[in-house]
Amino acid sequence: MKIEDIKVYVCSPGRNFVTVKIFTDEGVYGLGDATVNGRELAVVAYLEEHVIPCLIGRDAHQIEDIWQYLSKGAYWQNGAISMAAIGAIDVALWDIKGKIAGLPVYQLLGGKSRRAVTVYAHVNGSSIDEVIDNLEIAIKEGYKVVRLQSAIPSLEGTYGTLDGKKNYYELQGSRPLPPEQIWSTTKYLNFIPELFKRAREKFGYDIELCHDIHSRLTPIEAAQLGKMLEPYRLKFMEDTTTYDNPEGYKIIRNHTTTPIALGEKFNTIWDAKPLIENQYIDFVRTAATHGGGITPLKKLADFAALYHVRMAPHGAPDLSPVCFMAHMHLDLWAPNFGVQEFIGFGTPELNEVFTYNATLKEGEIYIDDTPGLGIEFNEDLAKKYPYKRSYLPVSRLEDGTLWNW
Ligand code: EZ4
Ligand code: CO
Repeated sequence: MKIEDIKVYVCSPGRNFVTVKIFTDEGVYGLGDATVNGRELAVVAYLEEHVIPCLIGRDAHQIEDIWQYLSKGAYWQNGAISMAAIGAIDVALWDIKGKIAGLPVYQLLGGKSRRAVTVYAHVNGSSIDEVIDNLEIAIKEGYKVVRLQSAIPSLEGTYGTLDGKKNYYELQGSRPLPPEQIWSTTKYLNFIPELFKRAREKFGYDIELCHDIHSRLTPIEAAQLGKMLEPYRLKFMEDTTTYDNPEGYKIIRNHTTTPIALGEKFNTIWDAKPLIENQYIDFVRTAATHGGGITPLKKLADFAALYHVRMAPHGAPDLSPVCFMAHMHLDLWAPNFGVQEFIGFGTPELNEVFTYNATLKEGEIYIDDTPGLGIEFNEDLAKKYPYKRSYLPVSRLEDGTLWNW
C-alpha cells in the first residue's frame, strides 16, 4: 500500500488547527494533527517542503521505519516543530493501519485495559467563590477529577482563567499579537492554598483535585507550594517549574509528597527519561501531537510503567480532535494510564469540521469500535474558517522582567 499524496490543511473553527491527511493507492486515508499553538505555519512549511516529498511512494504500513526516517534520518532530531510534523504523519499512518485491519487503533496497541477513559475537567474562576460554585457544577455533571485554577487578586489575566471570556475559543481564538500578563510568585503563594482549603471544606476528599502552575516557580518555591498543599491531597501539581534542569525536580521531590505532573511540552522520550528513571515525577503529560505520534508515546508509556509513572496526556484546546482521538486509543490501552485532561467537546463550528464518536458519561469517555482513529475531517467546511494569526500570552513580573507563561 503506497502513499500517494499528503495534504496539509490549516483552519480556524474557533482556533487554529493544522491537519494532515495521507492518501494511499488503496483508497484508504488517515488523519493527523500537527498543531503547534502560535507557530502553526512553521509546521506547515516543515511538512510541505521537507517531509511530504520524501514520503510519496513509500509503503504506508512501515510506520516505525517512516518514524525513524523522519527523525534520525533528518539529522536534525527533536524540536517542537519537527516533532509535531512527524507526530501528524505517524498518527495518520496508525489511522490507516487500523482501517486496513478493520480494527480500532487501541486493538493494534494491545487491546483495552479499561472500559473507558477517566478525564479531568477544567474548573476556574475570577475568585475563590466563583471557582467553588463552578466546582459544584462539575461534580454534579459527574466529573471525578478536576483541575482548579483561580485568578489571583490584583493580578490581571492569571493563567488558567477565562479572563471574562465565555470559553477557551473566545479567549484564545484570535490574538494577533501576544497579550502580556503580570505575575507575582509572592501573591500567588500567599493566595492559592486557600482555594484548595475551601474546596476540601465544602466537598471533602473524594473528588480528585489537580492544579497547573505553568512553570512559574523556582524549584524551592515549588517545594514550598507542594508542602503547603499536602493537607489537601492533590492528585498532582503540574509544571511547577521548568524542566531544563531535571535536578530541579529532585529538590521538589525531596521536600514534598504532593504528586508531580510534567511533560506537556516534551517532544521526545529523552526529555522525560531522567525525570522518570529518577522517579522525580508521577504523571507524564506528553501529547501524541507534540511528542511525535503514537509510536513514541507507546514507548514512553512502557518505559514510564517500569517506574510507576502514569500517563496523563495533555488535552488543551490547542490540540485538535484528531489528537484527542489518538489519546483515547492510547489511554484505553496503556496499563499505566492515569487520567486524561479534557476541556469539553468544543464549539459547534469545531464539531462541524471534525466528527467523531466519543461520549462522556460520569466523568469517563467512551468511544466506539470504528476502525482506525474513528474521526473524519471535512476539508470543504474547513475552508469556511481560514487561519488567523494568534499567539499565547507572555508573562512579566511586576517590575517588567520577562517570565515563564
Ligand atoms: O496552556 O496548551 O495543561 N494544560 C495547559 C494548556 C496550555 C496550552 C498552551 O498551548 O497547560 O492549557
Ligand atoms: Co499544563
